[in-house]
Parts: sequence; structure tokens; C-alpha cells
Amino acid sequence: QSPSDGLYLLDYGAGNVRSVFNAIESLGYKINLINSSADFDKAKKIIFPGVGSFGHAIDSMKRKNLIEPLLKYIQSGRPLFGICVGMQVLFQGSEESDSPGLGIFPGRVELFSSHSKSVPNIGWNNPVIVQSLPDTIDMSKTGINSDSLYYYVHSYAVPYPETQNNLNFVNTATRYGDQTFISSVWSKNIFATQFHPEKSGETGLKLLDFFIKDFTCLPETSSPIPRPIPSRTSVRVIACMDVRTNDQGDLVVTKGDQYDVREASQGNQVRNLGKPVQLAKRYYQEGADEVTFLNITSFRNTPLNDTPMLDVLRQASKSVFVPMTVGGGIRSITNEISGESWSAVQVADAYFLAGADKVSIGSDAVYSAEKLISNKGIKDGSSSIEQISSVYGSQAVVVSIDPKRVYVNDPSETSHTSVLTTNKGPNNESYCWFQCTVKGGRESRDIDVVQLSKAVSELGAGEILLNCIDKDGTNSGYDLELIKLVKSSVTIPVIASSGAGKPSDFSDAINLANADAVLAAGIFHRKEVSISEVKEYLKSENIGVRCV
Ligand code: 1PR
Repeated sequence: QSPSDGLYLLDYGAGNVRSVFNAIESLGYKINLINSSADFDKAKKIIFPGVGSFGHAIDSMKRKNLIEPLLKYIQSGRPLFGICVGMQVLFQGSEESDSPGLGIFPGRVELFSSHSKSVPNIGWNNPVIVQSLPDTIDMSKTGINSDSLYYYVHSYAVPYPETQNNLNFVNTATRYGDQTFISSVWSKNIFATQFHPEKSGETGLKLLDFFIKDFTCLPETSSPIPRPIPSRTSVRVIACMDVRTNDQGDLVVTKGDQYDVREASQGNQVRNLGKPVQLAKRYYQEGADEVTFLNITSFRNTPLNDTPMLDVLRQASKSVFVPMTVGGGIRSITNEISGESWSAVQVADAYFLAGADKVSIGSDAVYSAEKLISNKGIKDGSSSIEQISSVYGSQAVVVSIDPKRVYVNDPSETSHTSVLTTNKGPNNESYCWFQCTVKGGRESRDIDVVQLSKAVSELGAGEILLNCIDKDGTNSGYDLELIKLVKSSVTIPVIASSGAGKPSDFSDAINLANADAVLAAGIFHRKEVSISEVKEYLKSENIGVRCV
């Protein structure tokens, strides 16, 4: 008799089921998949992960006839653990969709305001316990306490009214910038979190373990505890791996130096800095808040399901329990040999099913932005950004920008947005604009980072991975002027990338350029600086970080 006997996972079709599966299995438990309404009768506990849009979740559940059996299951009093959209659909409805929710809890899901903070909320934060629980409940078993941080990735939330708080079903509330929202509920047999325990490292795994091993239904007696909800957001330190096949056909982690990945001193071989799955595991254990894989060789003629990156994700997701982003070749593709083609959503489906939490779009985003600009801002729904974000939510779509500096003596020399720069050009030019490129920097396009950032945000991208060709691999620090310019152009989160060489480079990107997250590759691969050293330094600069 294992605690996980009768444990089922409710999969409506866009949840990150593989991540939950792997998290449960890493705890030594087995979990079954609910495939039909008959499975609900066999279930003793259900975990219900939701990712993406509220409407898509409700509509998919309707289409698969899952709503009635789920309501019946809940009424039977057996335990349910809802995650993210799996919590939101338990409320009355959402601004995100006309579809009504299940209406189990009062309240509606609302869009975060972005006038003073980045939206979507992507990052780690602390859930504050606001529910007075009977002393039969030992909250320490959940692992939730004033220091515990969990991963949030959402644009919508149920507001938590700090004043009128007669909401006895609310277990924790979390403050993000100027707003406080319900971050978890616990009422009778229902426990649900806005954050992702399966992506919140060991802390999150402990909460899943609690649900499986020690969860008990709450008696009605719980009542709210009025208390201030401090914000504990922490900055994400992200490890990035550029992955490509070397000349022997092996998939290796490489690293460009201004995007040139070949090492002259090694007979022009592709720089080989390790194996992607092993490095990802190492970075997770060292405290990386996210892991990014950028596949910089296009497996153009490989049938989608044989793409080597999919297996990297399947393997890595078995032992990496923080969000994983994958980029490189995310677009609609046609196999030139077989003539078979896949839409951008089908390509994204394959990566999400393999264990990715976010996909990163590079070249295709530039083409989509150029089209939007030439169509005078009229969207037609044809771009990979629109298609993937409408199914998986904006927060699952990152756009990777590969810009390079173009120097001018005076802003009037170009129609592009230029900035006064302290790093003057080769002919002592005092201004520069940032030209976007495609194909890994090999082709420059007539579009600048302000135009591209605004366009992709308009198309529904949830985050920008802001690389910089001039700075890539130089260890000379981030291009702070570039980051500031993009941060002033959009309200979606911006990840600083390219050039990090020492811990103070990371705090400069945050303190001086207002970056939402900081990413590095080379210094981590070459073990020049460790992730924990970076975090210790950020902490010494009073920047909130997640310490593992
Ligand atoms: O165009 O959608 O197929 O995506 C291609 C993806 O691969 C894009 O995200 C693009 O940035 C990336 N890419 C393509 N070619 C290269 C290359 O290096 N030849 N990598 C490349 C670009 C950027 C980061 C790098 C940071 C941090 N590298 O991956 O890790 O700059 O580096 P550092 O900390 O060592 O300075 P698509």
C-alpha cells in the first residue's frame, strides 16, 4: 500500500504533464494518467496541472467531457491538487476568456496591471500563509514558510483583498509589485497553487510529497489571518547552453565568441564544452533558476520527432525541476526530403510534450515583426508567436533577439532609434542603434530592437531574451545601454544576455539597466564563475535571489 496508490494526473491536453510526471517519479511514486471519465472512479487523489490560457483549458475539458466527472470527484470529497490554470479554473471566470470557470470558489481571475511592473509575472516569490489552520495541521510538512520561494509564470491572477479578507479558503497570498493575489487555496479536499511546485526545485517537490503522503481535508473551521503581504520577488539567474552537432555528429554544448563557435586553436573544431543533459543537471543542482537550451544548428531535414533536442529535454526533465526554455528552429517547418510539414504549434507541442516549459523564437520572430510593421500593425494570426501563445499562453513564448550595434555620428543619420553611447564607434561615433539579425547573426535585417520588441510584444510574446552579438562571449559585461533601451520599449520581462564576465556584471544589469533576469553561458561552462558566487554577490547588493 503506497501513498501514491490511486494517484492520477488529469491531463486536458496543454498541461505540462511530463514535468509533473517526472517530479512525482523523482519522489519515488507512480502516477497514472486519467484518460476517461471511468478513471475518476479509480482515483483516490488527483493532480490537475494547467498551463496556458484559461479558455483553452475550459474548452479542452468540455471537449473531452472532463468537467462533469471532475465536479463529481470533488463532491465525493477526495483530494485534488490544482496547479496554475488548474487552480484558476476553480474560480468563477477569468478576464482572459468568456468561458465560465467551475465556480467552486468566489472570485474572478484578472490580468495583472503592467504600469509599474513587468507582465507576465515570471519568477520566484514567497507565498505568505493567511489561513488560520487547526493545530492538527502541521504546515511545516508542506515546506511553505516565510523563506520558501516558488516559481510563478502567469499574466493573470485572482486578487487578494488585504483589507476585506473573509476568504477562509485562501491558504496563502503573494505580493507581486503593487498587487497582491491568491497564491494558494486550501478548502476541505481541495488544495491548489498559482505557482508551479513541479518547477520549484526541492521546495516544490516537498509540497508535492506532502500532498501525496500527508494531505488531509480541512475542516470548515479555518479562518483568515489579517496580515501584510510583503513582496519577496527574487531575480532569476539563468544558465544558457548553445547546443549544436559537432563535426562528428555529436550534440555538444558549444559557445560562440561573437557567435563564432569554432575554436581556431582546436583546428577550427566546434568548441565542445560538455554534454547538454549533464550540464543542465549540474546547473540545476548549483541553483540555476531556469535553464535554456538554444539549438544553433537547424535539424532541417530531420523528421520532427527525431529532433535530437527532444531527447535532450526528455532526459533533462527527469532531474531538472526548474523551468526549461528551448530555442532554435521554433517555426513551421517542411522536411525538404519527405515533403512533410509541421505548423509552428505542432513543433512547439513536440517540445512542450518533451518537457520544455517555454519555447524561444529567434529568426521567425523577426520575419513576423517585419510583416506586422508592413501591415501597419494589423495582426492576422498567422505568426508562430500568435499561434503558440494562443494555445499555451504568452508566458510560454520567449523571443530571442540577436542585435548588433550600428554606429552613427548623429541620430539624424538613421530612421532607427539610436542612443548616445559611452562605448564610441570605431570612428569615434557617439551614437548607435541596434540592428536585428536572423540566422544566428549571419543576416542583418532593416529592423531595430525597439521595433522588434514592440512588435513581438504586440503579437503575444511573454518575454524577451536579449542577446548582443558585440558582447557575446567577451566577458566584458552586458550591453547596459541596449538593455535599458529595450526595457523602456516594452512591459514584458527582459532577460539580459551576452557578455557576463564577473558577478558585478549581473548586478549592473539589474541595478543600472533594470533587467528582470540575467543569463550567462561561457563563464558557467568554463567554471570561471559559479552560479552560487553570482547569487552570493547579488545578495550582498541587496538584490533578492533564491538560495538553494
Ligand atoms: O533563429 O529561432 O532558429 O533561433 C536560433 C537561436 O540560436 C537564437 O536564440 C540565437 O540567439 C541562437 N544562436 C544562433 N546562432 C548562435 C551562435 O552563437 N552562432 N547563439 C546562437 C547565440 C546567445 C546566447 C549566449 C549568450 C550568453 N548565443 O545563447 O549564450 O549570448 O553568452 P555569454 O554569457 O557566454 O556571453 P532561431
